[in-house]
Amino acid sequence: MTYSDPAALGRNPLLPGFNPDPSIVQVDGVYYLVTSTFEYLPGLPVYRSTDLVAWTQVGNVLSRPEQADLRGVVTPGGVWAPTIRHHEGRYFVIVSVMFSPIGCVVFTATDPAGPWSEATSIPAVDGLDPDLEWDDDGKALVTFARMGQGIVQVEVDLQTGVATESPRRLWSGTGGHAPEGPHVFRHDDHWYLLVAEGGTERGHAVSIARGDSCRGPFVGYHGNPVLTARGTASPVQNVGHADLFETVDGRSALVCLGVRPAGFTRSFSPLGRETFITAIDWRDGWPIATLPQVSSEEPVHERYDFHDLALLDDPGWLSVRRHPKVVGSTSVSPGSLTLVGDGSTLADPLPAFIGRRQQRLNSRFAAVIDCGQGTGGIAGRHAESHWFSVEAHTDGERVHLVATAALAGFTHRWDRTVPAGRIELVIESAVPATDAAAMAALQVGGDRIRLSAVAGGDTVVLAELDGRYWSFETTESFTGRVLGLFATNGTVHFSGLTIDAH
Ligand code: 6LW
Repeated sequence: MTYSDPAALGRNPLLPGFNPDPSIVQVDGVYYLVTSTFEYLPGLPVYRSTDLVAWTQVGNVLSRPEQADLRGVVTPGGVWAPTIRHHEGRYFVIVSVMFSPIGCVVFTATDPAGPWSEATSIPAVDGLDPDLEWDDDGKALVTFARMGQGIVQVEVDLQTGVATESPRRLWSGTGGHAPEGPHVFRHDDHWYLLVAEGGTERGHAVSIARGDSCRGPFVGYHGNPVLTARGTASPVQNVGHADLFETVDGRSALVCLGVRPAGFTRSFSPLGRETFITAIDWRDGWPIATLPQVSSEEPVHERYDFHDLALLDDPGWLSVRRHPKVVGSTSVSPGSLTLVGDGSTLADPLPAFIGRRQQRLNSRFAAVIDCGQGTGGIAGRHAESHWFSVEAHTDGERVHLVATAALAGFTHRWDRTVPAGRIELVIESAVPATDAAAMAALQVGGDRIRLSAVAGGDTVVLAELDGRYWSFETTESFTGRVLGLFATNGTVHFSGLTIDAH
């Protein structure tokens, strides 16, 4: 069966904002999807849906510090592409923690919302993007990408993490750069090996091979790739790193990553790699995908009043290499969230920063700050090398506002001083229009980022930035944009965080 209307599958982006490398499983009519988190914790968000349209983040696989210590992991290492699967009543998530001694690990749970187990390490998997599948005898096969060697497979005892054979090379795709993101699955009478190739940039593509056994050999489809946006005017680019699944009504669909570039030449993607969904059409036993289309997005209006530390149990909060509840001695007193700075800034590996994925291209993120006892503010972070912020500190009578733009070793600051009083810090971003008039005006670059403060009822604009420097293409961080609160020194209180976006 095929979908006559791919849009009926779900809205796109399916999961907006920093949500790359999606993997999905459907069990008894419920879909669970996980994505990559790199240096952020909690790691590996788990999203749930019963209709593929409405999604809720029900937890994170890495929700406890003991499960993975990321403190020594450099950007863009960390928790790369996971696979989620279900076998004999249990859910499994397998992932490689890259550029870390942790390596490939597998976690299990009876409920995908958690708790997830401690990690079982699989040392034989010395590569990235591990996939998990079971043969007819119940033997587990881990299929992964080994840099420079294409797609490799090994049988593993998942109880112990020990390989029961030497890794075997399976396929290298059609010759594109960086074959990766493999998934092995069965459909009708065949086994399939789905891979990404061409690199996670504009050349990205999805290719397929087929065989009679889950161990191969696999023979590539003559019509590969089965999905790519390269060379097209599609508003969704870099389409790739996909996972194929069966819907409740027995049809096939695919989730994949993609970016939404902004600007005159559509070159810069502010939110990073997002998750998209698209239809699969089986032709002669080969799965052919349709390029995902972008849907109109629901506006977002969120307000956080910080009445309870349990607020941070909301799985959508993120911190860098540490969990949000321990970063900056995080505490909540009625109506405000407190962070304590230790001198670290956003350029450091362990900033006192807690944030959320920016989910809309047009967004306003604002918080009221009490900087009477410290220095802090709000920021957009892609990596240690790429971030922007607006912060405040006071000498008692005046408040000193500082906007900072940091990119690849360059840092620029803008200062203003305002009378002490209520200070709301604001980060706004908007993509330039793409209608004919805007195109005629040749507005080049990325989204427009405005750093400002509302002080005593007046808006003070500190800086307006061209977001091309804080986009997936320039930061090389693999993440997306995370907007959040931070403290650099002393004790800083935040209240009334609001996110308005469309
Ligand atoms: C991931 C690889 C990829 O492991 O980028 O786009 C890497 N695909 O498969 C990091 O997300």
